[in-house]
Amino acid sequence: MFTFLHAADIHLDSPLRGLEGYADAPVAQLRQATRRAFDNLIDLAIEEQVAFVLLSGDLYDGDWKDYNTGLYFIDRISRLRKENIRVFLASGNHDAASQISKALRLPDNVHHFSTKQPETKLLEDLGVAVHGQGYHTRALAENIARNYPQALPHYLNIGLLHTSLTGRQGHEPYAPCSLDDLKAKGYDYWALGHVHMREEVSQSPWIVFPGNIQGRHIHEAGPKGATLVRVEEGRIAAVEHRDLDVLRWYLCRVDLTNCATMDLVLDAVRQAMEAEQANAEGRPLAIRLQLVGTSPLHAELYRDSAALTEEFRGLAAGLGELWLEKVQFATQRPVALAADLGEETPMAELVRAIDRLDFAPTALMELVPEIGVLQSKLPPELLHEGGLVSNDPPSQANGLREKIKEMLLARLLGQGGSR
Ligand SMILES: [Mn+2]
Repeated sequence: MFTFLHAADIHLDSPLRGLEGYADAPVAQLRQATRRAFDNLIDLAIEEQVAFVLLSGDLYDGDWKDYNTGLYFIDRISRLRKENIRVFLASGNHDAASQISKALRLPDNVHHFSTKQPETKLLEDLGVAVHGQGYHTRALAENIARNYPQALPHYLNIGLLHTSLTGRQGHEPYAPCSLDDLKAKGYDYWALGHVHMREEVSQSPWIVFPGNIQGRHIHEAGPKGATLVRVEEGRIAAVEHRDLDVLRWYLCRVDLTNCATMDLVLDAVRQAMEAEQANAEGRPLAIRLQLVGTSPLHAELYRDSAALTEEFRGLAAGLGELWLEKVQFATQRPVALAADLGEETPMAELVRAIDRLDFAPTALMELVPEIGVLQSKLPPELLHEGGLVSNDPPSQANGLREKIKEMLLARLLGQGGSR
């Protein structure tokens, strides 16, 4: 009986993007997060006395800024060396040979797979054959899996590969291959990397994306870690996820349908945040709050979104170790407006005109001198989202257009009652 650990997409020292605009972001914590999560991986390997660790690509986020990234890695790997734990490494698109200009000799418990052709390493003491190949270039378009050797008889066969398989949303189509390509090799376990969301693609044979070990932004939300595999009598006996992340991202959706007052809205948001905190088992959190539902307070929410956002930040700060990255106002109006206002009133006509508005956000900006009054009514965070002035993809522009319409309507219809 022995165990091994499978991790991927460590993205060590990954830079922080888009956090400059946040005065209250826990920058130091975020910057250190990939290293602290990797420390957890090393601790887990030693605690579990695993036989070896597999790292299936994108260990580095890109070329090292200086040698510190490499020195850090060597230091931690040498901890494993003292424990007789071996490490198998295959580079991915981010740390492809062509992307990394600096290099350091690695300790002798590490095997870094060739980027020219598949290689096989035999662990005779365990009866294990590990097959792998790394990327020589970033945009690897070939199906390299096809060239992997067939399973060796009388060994437990493991394949290391950084791949998007036949395609995974949000991931570049690198080293594409089909499930059948992998199954045809007759291996016991395919240790994949590249897709940052954990996925057990198959259990017979085992084909696993462990996901990355630390979320770096809201699109990498939820628990993150590595996969621990138990081998008994030459067969895979158990495969389980272990959390390693030191800071967790959550998309927190709060339905405000039943909140008739602002106090109830604040209560609902606080409760939702507390629930996420309980799930995170003491880890600091970075939360994006999304307010949804058909809300009787729809108009007020849009009108006061800037002040409310600060109110929510205050709630988060009060809970401790919880950072509110962004608040998305996405509630719906409770009634059809035009009907509510009557057919013939000037107000109804104006509402219908806004509803029919079909502008490109960039065109809106060109119109701004003429609609300066309207612009001054848009909350600052909307203008700062970059959506109005950047060339966002169309779907995002559509969302923004709807948001602006809602805001105009809210301004138009929100009667007095300032908070
Ligand atoms: Mn990758």
